[in-house]
Amino acid sequence: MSDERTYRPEWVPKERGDEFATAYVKGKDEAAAPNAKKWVKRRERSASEYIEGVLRNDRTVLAQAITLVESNAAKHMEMAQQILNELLPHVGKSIRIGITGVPGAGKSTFIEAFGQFLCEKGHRVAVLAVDPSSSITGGSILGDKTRMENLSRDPRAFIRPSPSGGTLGGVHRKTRETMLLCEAAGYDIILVETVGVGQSEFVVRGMVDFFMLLALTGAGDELQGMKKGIMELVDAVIINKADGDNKPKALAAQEEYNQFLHYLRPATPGWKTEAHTCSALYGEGIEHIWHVIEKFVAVTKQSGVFEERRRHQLKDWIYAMIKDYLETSFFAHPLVKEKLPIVENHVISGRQSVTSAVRELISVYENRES
Ligand SMILES: Nc1nc2c(ncn2[C@@H]2O[C@H](COP(=O)(O)OP(=O)(O)OP(=O)(O)O)[C@@H](O)[C@H]2O)c(=O)[nH]1
Ligand SMILES: [Mg+2]
Repeated sequence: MSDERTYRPEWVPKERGDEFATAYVKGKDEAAAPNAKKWVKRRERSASEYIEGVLRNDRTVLAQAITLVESNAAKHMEMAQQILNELLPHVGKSIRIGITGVPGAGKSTFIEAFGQFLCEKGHRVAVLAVDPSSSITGGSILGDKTRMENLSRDPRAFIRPSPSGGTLGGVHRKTRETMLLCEAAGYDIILVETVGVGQSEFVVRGMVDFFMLLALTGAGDELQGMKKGIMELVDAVIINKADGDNKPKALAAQEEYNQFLHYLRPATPGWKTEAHTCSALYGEGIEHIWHVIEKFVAVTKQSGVFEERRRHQLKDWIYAMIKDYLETSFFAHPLVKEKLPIVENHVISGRQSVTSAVRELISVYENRES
């Protein structure tokens, strides 16, 4: 409960909020803010205050701007779009890196080590997550900050859990817009984490420059069960936990992955996807992975593939949003909702063809009821 409150823009602790206070928490709102007497409602910021705050990397304002972007309320959406439009000249200058892998592969441990390494090199790192399941389970893959304890305390890093609630399409939009806000705030490396399940890998591939799979040893078993699909999406396979007794197995797995990758179409034209090993826990191989990414950026910028991919991603984003919007608005239409079960019944009982049923629903949606 208290976590939830942290990300609600309208409540701030009384000590900090005095200057903003317009009303004390009371009535039914008390339930939403259990510590009611200590919490006050904050005066709403104007769009220019958000913009100015994000640009000077005020972390509180950045977090609140993200909350605005994540909100489904029409009022917030409008303001969020105004802010994003103003910030557009300041976005796009980061390297966007996606990280996927099965639960337990070591994503959190890797991000902790890699993020700190990058901060020490003078970068500023934002960590985001795409976890459409969080709306169902109520949890979040970045909920456990324990594995990113040092990074989450580092002023050069900014960690934001996956937005909760809503469809994959919704999570997609929110994460992309959050990424833009982080870029405007000066974060030059964006790490996007996702659990290797279902569609989320495609979504993350569609928003990053470099995509990596964190894998474990026992490549043989994994390769057998693994969809070839994911291997064709990534720019590197990192075999983690290459330490102690596990090291020889990790090296063998690296070999197996490389053999397998040899026959696949690379995810990025002009780049050979290869397997590497690392130990996120002991920080070994982290620097090597960074060199791989640096090389990737240099090669793809040189060939134009880097910019070309970004242009494609923007175009795909437009189409994905249109589809998402139309789908949501179609199924939310009151007449469609009313008619759908009836039409379904007609189809199932063999009284109407699928095509004529769908046409009927669409004409209802388009207000052309015949
Ligand atoms: N020996 C060893 N253990 C590791 C390494 N990296 C991670 N681990 C351990 O593996 C376990 C899982 O690591 P996490 O970082 O939580 O894995 P994750 O991929 O984030 O898992 P989910 O959040 O469940 O998806 C933890 O107990 C880690 O300490 C490594 O390089 N070597
Ligand atoms: Mg994790």
